[in-house]
Amino acid sequence: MILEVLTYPNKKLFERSIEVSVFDENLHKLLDDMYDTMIAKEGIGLAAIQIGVAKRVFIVNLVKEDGVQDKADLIEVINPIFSEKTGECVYQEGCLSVPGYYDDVKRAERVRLDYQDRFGNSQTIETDGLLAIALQHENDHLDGHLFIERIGFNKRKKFDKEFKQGKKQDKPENRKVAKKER
Ligand code: QAP
Ligand code: CO
Repeated sequence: MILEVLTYPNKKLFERSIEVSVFDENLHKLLDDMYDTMIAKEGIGLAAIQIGVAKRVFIVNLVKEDGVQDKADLIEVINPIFSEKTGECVYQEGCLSVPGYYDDVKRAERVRLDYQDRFGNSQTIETDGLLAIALQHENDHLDGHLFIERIGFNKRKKFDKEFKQGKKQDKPENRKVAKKER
């Protein structure tokens, strides 16, 4: 089932999500709905809070080099904890909850993440590159953080300005095309 994705400045996005203790069919339905929603909105990662559910759950499904987003590569992450973060890298990030805005974010280059899968089994990923960035971006959602909080002060001002202008554009009296036709 495809669900709505909450967007900035929805207050729910700033909530801390709660640990999962029951690994039942409701959790599996949540994960399946998150997958359907992420694919429908053309994302590569989604946290439960983005569909309004404050549980420590996220999914990541990167696109392969040949451009195919293969479900075989889907990673379902529950109750994650980073046990190691090393190095530094900068990548231009985006987020389904901040549509149309992309900016550079500095993060760890290499990570080790301990988490549980949908059955409650303990898992560990050690990775770098785009997957390491995606895991850190999604984990931030569980603590109520968006990538726009991790950009520099001047870039944040640029974002606030673009966001305000986008809102203005949404008001019918400020829409350029619609105005002429009335
Ligand atoms: C998080 O981001 C991420 O603005 C996932 O109009 C970010 O799926 C992982 C998206 C950076 C790795 C690196 C954004 C779709 C999707 C938009 C996304 C938009 C449509 C973002
Ligand atoms: Co995001």
